[in-house]
Amino acid sequence: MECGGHPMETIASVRYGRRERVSLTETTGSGAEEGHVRIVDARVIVTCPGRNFVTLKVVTDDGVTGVGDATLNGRELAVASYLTAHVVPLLIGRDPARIEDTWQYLYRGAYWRRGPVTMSAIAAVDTALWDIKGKVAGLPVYQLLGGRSREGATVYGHANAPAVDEVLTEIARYVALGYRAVRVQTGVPGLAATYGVGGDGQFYEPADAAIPTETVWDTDAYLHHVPGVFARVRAEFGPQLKLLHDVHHRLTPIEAARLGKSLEPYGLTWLEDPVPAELQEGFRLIRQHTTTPIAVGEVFNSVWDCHQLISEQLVDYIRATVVHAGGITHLRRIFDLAALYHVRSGSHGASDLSPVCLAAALHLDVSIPNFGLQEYMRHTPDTDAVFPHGYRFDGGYLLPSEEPGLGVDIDEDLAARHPYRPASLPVNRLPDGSMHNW
Ligand code: KDG
Ligand code: MG
Repeated sequence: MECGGHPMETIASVRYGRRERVSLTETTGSGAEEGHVRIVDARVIVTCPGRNFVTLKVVTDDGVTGVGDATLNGRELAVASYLTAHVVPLLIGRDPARIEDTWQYLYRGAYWRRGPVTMSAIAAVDTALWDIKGKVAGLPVYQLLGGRSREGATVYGHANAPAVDEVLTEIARYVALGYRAVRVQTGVPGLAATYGVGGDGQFYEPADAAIPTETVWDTDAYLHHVPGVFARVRAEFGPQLKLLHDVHHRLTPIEAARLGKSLEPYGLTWLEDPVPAELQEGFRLIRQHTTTPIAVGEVFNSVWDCHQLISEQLVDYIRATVVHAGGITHLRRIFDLAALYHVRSGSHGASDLSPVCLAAALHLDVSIPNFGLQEYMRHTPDTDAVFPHGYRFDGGYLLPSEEPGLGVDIDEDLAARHPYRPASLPVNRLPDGSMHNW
């Protein structure tokens, strides 16, 4: 049989760095053909340098390594166990160059598709294989994704404080550092605690106890308070600074519509997660009432969680992340769909995603045409030490590493000195004691 003038049975296959001829009839479908580089080891590393992270390190028989983040806050051991029991044995012997095929193999092959545990595990493999491909090619991953569309990723920082006066000071601190965008969260009078406010302001960590901390939520108090906060912030900082706010899934669509409308005078860049997003058509109601842009997606795992939100243009920013949405391969697919509908990226970048995830996100951020904003919460010095990386902050932008691959690694000896500690995300109740969304 002829194929493009060449006999089909002599289709050329590529060993990383050199071409080999492989008979089609000899292939196993796993990429484990004679002459190919193979994966010889895949290690699942759980470490807690201040908080828990799960990392997959893939090793080829040429000695090239790649890393992928598999951290799912509060459910870390579920992903670690999924990887160890169900994924690592399938990786040994596979061709690391076959990123798409490996993705499809793990996704279709699981039968039980999607879900945060499965998709975080697939993401870790996918990210590690992109890292390896970049190292083998001698190029930073963004070059493999089409090269730069911009010089750096505009980031937003978190200005959090119990009182409005303190939050103004926090915002000023970010502006002085060069930030162009700031997410603003304050305490709500009458509530002992609320989302995003607490700790020392610099390092965010909501998973603060082995058994979930319980907080109390009051929608009326919140809706009454928030517009006044943004009135003061705008008055103080003028029209240029991009302002964002995270509702953290706590409202109903009509309550979210009311909030969006009341915030219109303050020109927010986005209102995040106004409602829980399982019901995609619920966003229509918000859209009918307000022009405040909507961002959503940090708990999404696949394009199927957001295709309607995107194709009906019910949101403005899609905030899915490399680690929870199937890796670089699948997140790029989501961003490509979004680009068709004027929806921009706003990748989740909380500090419970490891520096490996942030490094991977930055390669996507600088390459895709429809980049919006990248969330940036600094990791603790202990975390930065465990994950040496080459990305850097410069005047309101994050710049990806120029090293081949992702430009991030894990120091396994140091990681071993920080053993896992059980930690859960909080839960939330209404004043009458019934469960609400945290
Ligand atoms: O683990 C949960 C956090 O990642 C989440 O609460 C952070 O909402 C968040 C954000 O926007 O960064
Ligand atoms: Mg959020």
